[in-house]
Amino acid sequence: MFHLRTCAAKLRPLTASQTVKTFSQNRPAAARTFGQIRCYTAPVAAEPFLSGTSSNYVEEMYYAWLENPKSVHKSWDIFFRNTNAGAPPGTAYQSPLPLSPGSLSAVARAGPLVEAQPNVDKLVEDHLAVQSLIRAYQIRGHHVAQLDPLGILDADLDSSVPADIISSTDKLGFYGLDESDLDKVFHLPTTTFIGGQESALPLREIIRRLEMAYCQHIGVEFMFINDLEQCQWIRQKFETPGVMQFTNEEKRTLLARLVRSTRFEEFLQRKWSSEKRFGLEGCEVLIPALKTIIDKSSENGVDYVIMGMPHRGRLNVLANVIRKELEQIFCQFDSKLEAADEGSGDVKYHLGMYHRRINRVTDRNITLSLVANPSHLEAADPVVMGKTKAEQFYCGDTEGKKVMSILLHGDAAFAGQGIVYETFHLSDLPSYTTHGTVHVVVNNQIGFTTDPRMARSSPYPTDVARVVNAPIFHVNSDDPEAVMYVCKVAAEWRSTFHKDVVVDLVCYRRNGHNEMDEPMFTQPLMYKQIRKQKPVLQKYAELLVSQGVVNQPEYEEEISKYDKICEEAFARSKDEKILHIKHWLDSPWPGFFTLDGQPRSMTCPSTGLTEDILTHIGNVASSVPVEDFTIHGGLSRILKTRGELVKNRTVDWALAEYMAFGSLLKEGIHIRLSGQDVERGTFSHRHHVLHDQNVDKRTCIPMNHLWPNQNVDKRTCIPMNHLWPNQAPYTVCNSSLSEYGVLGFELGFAMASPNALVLWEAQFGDFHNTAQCIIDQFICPGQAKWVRQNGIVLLLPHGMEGMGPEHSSARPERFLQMCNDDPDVLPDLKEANFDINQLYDCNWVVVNCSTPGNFFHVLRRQILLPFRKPLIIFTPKSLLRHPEARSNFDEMLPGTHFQRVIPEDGPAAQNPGNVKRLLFCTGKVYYDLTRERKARDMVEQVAITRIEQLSPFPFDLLLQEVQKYPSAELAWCQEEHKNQGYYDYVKPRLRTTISRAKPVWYAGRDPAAAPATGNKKTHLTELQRLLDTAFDLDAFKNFS
Ligand SMILES: Cc1ncc(C[n+]2csc(CCOP(=O)(O)OP(=O)(O)O)c2C)c(N)n1
Repeated sequence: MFHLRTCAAKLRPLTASQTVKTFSQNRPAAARTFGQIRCYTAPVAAEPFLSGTSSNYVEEMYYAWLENPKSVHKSWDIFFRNTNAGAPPGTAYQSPLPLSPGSLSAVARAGPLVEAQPNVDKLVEDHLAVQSLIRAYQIRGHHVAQLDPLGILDADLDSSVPADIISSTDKLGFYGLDESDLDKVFHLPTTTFIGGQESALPLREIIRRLEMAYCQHIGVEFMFINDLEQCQWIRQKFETPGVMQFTNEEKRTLLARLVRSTRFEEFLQRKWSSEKRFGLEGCEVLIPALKTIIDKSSENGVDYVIMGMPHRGRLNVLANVIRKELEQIFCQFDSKLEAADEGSGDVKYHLGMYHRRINRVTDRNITLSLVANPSHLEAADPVVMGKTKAEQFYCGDTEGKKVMSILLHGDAAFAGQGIVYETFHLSDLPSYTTHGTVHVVVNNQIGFTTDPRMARSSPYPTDVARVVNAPIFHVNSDDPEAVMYVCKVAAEWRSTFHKDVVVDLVCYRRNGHNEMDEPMFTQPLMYKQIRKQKPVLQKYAELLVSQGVVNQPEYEEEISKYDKICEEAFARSKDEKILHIKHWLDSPWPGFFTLDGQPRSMTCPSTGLTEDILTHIGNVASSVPVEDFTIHGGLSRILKTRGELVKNRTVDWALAEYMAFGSLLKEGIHIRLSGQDVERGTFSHRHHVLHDQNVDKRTCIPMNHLWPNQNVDKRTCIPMNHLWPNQAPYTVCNSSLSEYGVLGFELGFAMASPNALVLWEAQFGDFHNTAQCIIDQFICPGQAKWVRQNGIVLLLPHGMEGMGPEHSSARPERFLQMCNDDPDVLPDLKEANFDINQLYDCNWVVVNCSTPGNFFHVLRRQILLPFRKPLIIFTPKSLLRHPEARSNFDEMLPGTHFQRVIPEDGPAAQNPGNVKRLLFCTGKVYYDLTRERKARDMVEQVAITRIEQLSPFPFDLLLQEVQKYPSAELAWCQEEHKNQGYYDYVKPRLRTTISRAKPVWYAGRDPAAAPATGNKKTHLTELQRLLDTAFDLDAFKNFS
């Protein structure tokens, strides 16, 4: 039962004879409040007709006039012009009398109506009232639309009717109108399309049409959009009379799709009644909805749709939208099947899929990909966006005309998860936009057991979309035709404006959260109603049978046809002996692996470069490669210093990165570096985007087609894109201030192609934890769960430099704790290509380079490896400018490689038998240690070995190091606190390396709760203490 919240029922359409009447009666002014009116230069109260009670009309009029001066009565047009021009109080209004056909054309067109009107002020006021009324429905009509299929809930969590929506005739008084005005004819403003061919309608009909457009099964939320053209477009789509028409053919297709959707769930329920499947019952309309969006988009030129969705209805979407073979889905229910692929796999409702097929409606090829997702609701949103952006980028689809994304959401998750907001904020950024996503919310009005009133503070779960001006179409899911219509409009919106749009499918959940759950524990009333609710398929079939669109036998045949398809697939699924997770890959990389999915080799070539290439890149990196371009004086000095480094055949950190990127671009590898302030670099060391200091904002010329936004900023130049004639493009982009969203996005971008180096840099390493979900759920276990490799690189500035607890630690301990290698098992060190095999087996690579040269090599190795693994790099801060942190070109020439371990090469190594202590360390502390060793004159007694690749652990090289210094004590030295950093990871592995023959001592800070002290002096004291321990050869005597 629906609430009768509007008076549509009482407002019958008028007959032609009723439409022309005079409205000479005086009616009492309704009580209204006097609101503030914007922008008036004349005090409004001074005008005779501006009583305190008319301010709402005037305000509405004023807004309408601002949008389009012709949309209001001529007299108002003159009034607003005069007031805005500064007319003194009392003079702005000019009476339109005497009336002549030419002077007031709009009114004059009303013919007998107007001529019979003696009181023009009242005529004006009534027209204003009607305009306000129209606008009220456009703004607030959705609040009274009948959206809940159960008829017991309010989709906006509010059962009240807005004061300006006509729910009964007495509410006409709000506008100063009454029942007697219902049959009077009013001219329609240009901001409405309810008239169709008519330019004037009786009030009764105006209200009826507004109710038809805005208060039935579709609630349109769009009036917050600040673009007139877009608002007009939406008004036209929903107000034009008779706009929602479907052919019988379309109705039959819709019924057939509902049959598939409904019977699929019923089939699963029959066969596996005790399995969780997160069925779609209560929102079966989702399948035809998605298919409509895809059909319409395909018709408009889209040939690749990338989708992300949560658990609810996922199997149904795989079966009936993506068209995954049913037997592949059914065999996922057989727990006894052995997995053919490595890794732990994932449960069936998280796996992804990729499928290319013909769209039967448009007869065009379409590729559909559903991105695998973790349980963490909405986490896949930015990943889908990133993958979509990459697919657009690689096929040159700069406007999103060929590749698009569809994101599905649950109502509780859409409202509750901050990543939704973070993803929306990427939607219009030049380097992140995918030119419009269609969002579909399965709004079953419950989240697990939680009522929406306890789950959100906003009226709708979709309100977050308003921040990006996305229109929101709420629709009652028990009206399949209304659903199809909004989906069609949503797809058209995207292809017209290339902006996000939301379809809110207001539905219910027939079962509990999953099929094992008892919903009556917590929602007894709702579920009593749900038990009574006829399934939508049955309702729609009855409707079409009653309309004669199908007959009962045809309908039944459609059902048995699909049931047979399911049964046959079920029989075939019994033949499946092995489960292939690979069949569930969402992003295949054709040609990168062999046909059976193996790497093409298990070696890695030298990552070195010729002197010529190094010099060329160095020269470009230290110059401005375009004419007539003035850079900042400070930057000139930086580039000059770079030039000198190149002349001296050395690189610092920034130059090493330049060399790695520049050389990969030459080899056709696209590079994308994204993160907060990456263009310049947080530490002002990178400067990959140069800014012309002389160009005025308005006269600039964009230098790079990748940067359309630069035409509102200063003129820029990216020297990295001026390196080679046919180089791959370099994308470097400052991101929004979101780690979760942007890291997810880049991960998705990296999914699309193995031939790209995609890097995300945290501003400081500790900020990665606001993206923890992407790290924990995707990057660390992605391959194990979804057989999907990913070569994303995380650059995490890290180092204890006295900057306090917040900017010091990238939390290496967390990354290391998640490495999948066994600390207690020594691998077979004699195995051929041991180092590459180790990389192949690991879940990710964790490095902390102590030299720019090694940083250069590890970046290049990331691409030259025959497979892809995520790479976590703890990057330095003070080392960026440390005079000793330099590498010679010789360390980067052909034949050189990334050094997993940098052994001691000083005096201690010349006479290893004399060495008393072998210190192991990683990263920046090496420079503190060598300085201290020198100061203490202990270069003969203490050897220092750097572990550059922490994981996979270089057992082989470290064993050689230990064996080289037979009399040395072993100690691990780190600047991080003992319960942090690398100690817990390194110690057991070092012990395993040496078969636990010796202790591994610790020289470092004590355990602590915070990563670093906030006191600079304490910081230095702590540092000195750890150095003292490292070089005190008696330090561990008492522990032996
Ligand atoms: C980030 C996150 N927090 C909590 C959960 C546990 N959880 C699973 S489903 C669910 C309710 C989701 O409700 P809604 O988004 O409305 O989707 P529905 O299940 O109703 O389709 C919750 C809280 C989760 N999966 N992810």
